[in-house]
Amino acid sequence: NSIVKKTYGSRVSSQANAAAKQLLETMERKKSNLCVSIDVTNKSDLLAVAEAVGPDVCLVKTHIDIVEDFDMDLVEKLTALSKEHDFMIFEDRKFADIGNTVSLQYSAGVHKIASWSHITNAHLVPGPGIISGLAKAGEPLGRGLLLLAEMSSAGALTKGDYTKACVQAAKDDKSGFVCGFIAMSRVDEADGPCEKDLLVLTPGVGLDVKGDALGQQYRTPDQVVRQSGCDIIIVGRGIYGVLMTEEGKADKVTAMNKVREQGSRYKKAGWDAYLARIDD
Ligand code: 5IU
Repeated sequence: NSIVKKTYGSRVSSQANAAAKQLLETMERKKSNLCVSIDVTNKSDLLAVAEAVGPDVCLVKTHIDIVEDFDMDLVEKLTALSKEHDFMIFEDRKFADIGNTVSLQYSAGVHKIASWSHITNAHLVPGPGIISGLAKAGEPLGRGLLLLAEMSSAGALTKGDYTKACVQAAKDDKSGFVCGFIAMSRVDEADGPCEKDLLVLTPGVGLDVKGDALGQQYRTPDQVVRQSGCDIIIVGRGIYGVLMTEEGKADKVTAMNKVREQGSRYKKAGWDAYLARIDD
């Protein structure tokens, strides 16, 4: 009965949220539960990575405020790639202010996130008004919101009652704008089956290293998807990390081939873990 035994495709019809529906359809169609996190600081690298791994991912995650030469042309090109390669876009903005402010941060400013990002996320620290504020801008556009129920970094305070409150807020959301969580585990089913079908997206995924120097902690796709029951793996440096090395900077062509290879490696690892999970 648990969500973890269901196929992604069979969960499409239980989605109240248009973005979540489209995401599950995309996952089933492309046989991919991989989200690439492209944390690079210039347009051309961001677009090159999106182009290279686009065919292997269901979702591209951005931190648009780190791009030094940001302009709306980047958004247009990324949107064109998302159509060409059939992936969706997730701006990892981690909103954390009162409803009125986040509504403006989401819809206005330089980045106009709501206009191009299918999915975004928020901390519940300010209380449920943050959901209403974001919904005001996002709902009319069919966008989806993930609540940050748990984080991957060492010492994170997102635990215990705080995590439970995030899960409760998602269950209580009548609008369907909240479509899931960022979490390390199947938080929605921590206390038994959940009536709502919510998504769990999980960062802190790597096959080769255990962490970084700044508190990040990595688990494997199998630990995340099969053992912990999460739905989507989010992989950043595990895929594009070669671009940060001296060799990668010197020879972009070889580096982009490596990026492509890592993309297909993580896609396979994520999907194999999912197949093992629904078969178990
Ligand atoms: N990210 C995390 N952990 C979290 C949350 C977000 O790593 O708990 I919430 C983001 C940060 C980065 C990406 O954009 O996911 C992970 O990148 P690496 O795979 O390069 O560590």
